[in-house]
Amino acid sequence: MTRPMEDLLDTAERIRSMEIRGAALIGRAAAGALKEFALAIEPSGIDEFNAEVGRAAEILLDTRPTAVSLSNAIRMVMRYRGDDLDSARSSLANNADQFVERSLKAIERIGEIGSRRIRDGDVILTHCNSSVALSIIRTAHDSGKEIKVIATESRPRYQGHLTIKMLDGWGIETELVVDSAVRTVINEVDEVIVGADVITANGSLVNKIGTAQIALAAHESRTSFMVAAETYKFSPETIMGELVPIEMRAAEEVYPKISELKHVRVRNPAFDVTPHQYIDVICTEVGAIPPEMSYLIIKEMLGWEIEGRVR
Ligand code: RUB
Repeated sequence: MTRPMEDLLDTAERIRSMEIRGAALIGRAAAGALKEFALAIEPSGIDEFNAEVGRAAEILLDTRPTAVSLSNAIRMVMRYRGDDLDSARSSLANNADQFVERSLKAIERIGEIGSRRIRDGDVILTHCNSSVALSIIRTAHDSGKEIKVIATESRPRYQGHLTIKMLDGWGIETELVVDSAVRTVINEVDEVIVGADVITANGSLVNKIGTAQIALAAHESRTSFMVAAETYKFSPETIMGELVPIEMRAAEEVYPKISELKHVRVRNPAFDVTPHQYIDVICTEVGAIPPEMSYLIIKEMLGWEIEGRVR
């Protein structure tokens, strides 16, 4: 027997607990979960179908507040059409498949575009674990360029450990540093490459906590700062004046025994904002653009009308 709501809640929980993490994967997982849900439910008619998938979309949207890939993915999937159950179901499933395909192709294309900016012998610093930033690094390596990567640990969740294992598997020379060593090593770095959770209308970047400090160090030392972001990481909401919500996570992620202390609290923001002035280039699947062009990407690629938005 299929249990569509249980399965959907299970995916939502895996996103919330970060078993499924990284903005691109979160978007694809949500699109896939919505598709599976739509194919498995047995509503009495089209109105009930619309209401049930609408509820499912809201549950997924509530998992992690920052990554716009989640709301963009869900909005693309929810643009299904159909007057009857069968056509609505297949339209929704098609949209989900298209999102997943578009995401995977975009990551590959960004790898090709971004890797052209890497020279033989370059030292690259990356933060957290971004599948898109790593696509650039891997493509540069695969094309025969000798590169070295410096990877930060990315406290408190140590996504840097995922990054170094991946780089090791691809045979790329890598050095792991603690987050606070960035200023010490930055003069050896040719370019910083990071991923994105959100690009705002003015070209600023929201990414893993610590990214803004790295950008500051890169700016001061005249080191190039590159962002790898598919166009569905750009936020239409920010054109409408909305601020990007920064996810606050549990204190225990930073200090597990916090409950033993009476006068201390932990602040654990998962992301920070890097001003566009510190970004040299954003590599998207439609080209390497200056951050100032972000407004155009949102307008051309995503449509920024408020109507029809999930939220
Ligand atoms: C992950 C993170 C990544 C971006 C981009 O944060 O900040 O840099 O999501 O990743 P978390 P990708 O671990 O909290 O999800 O390029 O894979 O989309």
